[in-house]
Amino acid sequence: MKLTCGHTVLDLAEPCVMGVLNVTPDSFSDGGRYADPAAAVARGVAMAEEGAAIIDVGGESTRPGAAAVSVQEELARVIPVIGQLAARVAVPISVDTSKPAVMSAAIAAGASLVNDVRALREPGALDAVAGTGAAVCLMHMQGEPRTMQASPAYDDVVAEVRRFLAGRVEACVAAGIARDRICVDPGIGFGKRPEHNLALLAGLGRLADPAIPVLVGVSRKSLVGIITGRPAAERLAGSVAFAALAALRGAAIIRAHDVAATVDAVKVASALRHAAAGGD
Ligand code: 7PM
Repeated sequence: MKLTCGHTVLDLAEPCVMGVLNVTPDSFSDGGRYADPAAAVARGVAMAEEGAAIIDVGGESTRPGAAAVSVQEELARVIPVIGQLAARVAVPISVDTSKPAVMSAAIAAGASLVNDVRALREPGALDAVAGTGAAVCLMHMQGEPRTMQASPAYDDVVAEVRRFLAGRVEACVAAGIARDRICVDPGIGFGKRPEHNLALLAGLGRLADPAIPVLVGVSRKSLVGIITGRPAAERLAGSVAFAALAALRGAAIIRAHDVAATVDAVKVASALRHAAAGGD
């Protein structure tokens, strides 16, 4: 399996790690630490050295109830970091945004993957990506960040998420985005109760066509907190355990804050997955 990001072909025969680089003053677990562009760039370089295959730069918090961020503010946060990081790391840089203007500016600054929790549903988003060579990550979300955790409900969460993602893949292909530039994501925590999140992780192999890479982001999320009883700052072990299990179930990309630990966990999972497939 492969994902083509700009001129870089990511080989996903082994799962890889996408490092989370928040450049928001209100991120729940990195609160303001990377508001300074130089510090954010240094952390991005460190993530690449720790083995991240993608660096995901985000300037708009999607936390339930978080304040909306203006286009100008989001551009001011992410574009300097993407520009400087692109000059310093060889790995693809991703931009975590739903705004077409931010997508376009980020791609011009050197980003080669658009990670959109709204799956390119904003007007103009498909056109901002099509024709640029950038890859996309299409994420499922029920509702909107401000209200999505109020009353999530599904009849069959795996089937509903699979149907939504397949529809967004076809919308991208119809807009001119090549299939080898598309990955999908069940959106852990985005309009889901713990049992929905667990059903999606258990059913990972049924979420998409086998040729499409699946990305999973569970790092430090409340799902880990609910299971372990721990606050965000103490969710490393639980997050790493989920990363390994998602990789064992076929996730191609794991989105994580703690890159070094997650890279090791994913290598262990991949070794076991290959041994099981070999039938030993
Ligand atoms: C506050 C609450 C801040 C939640 C940040 C978050 C995902 C993502 C995020 C994901 C993809 C976080 C989330 N989560 N993009 N962006 N998949 N593709 O925990 O699961 O980082 S933001």
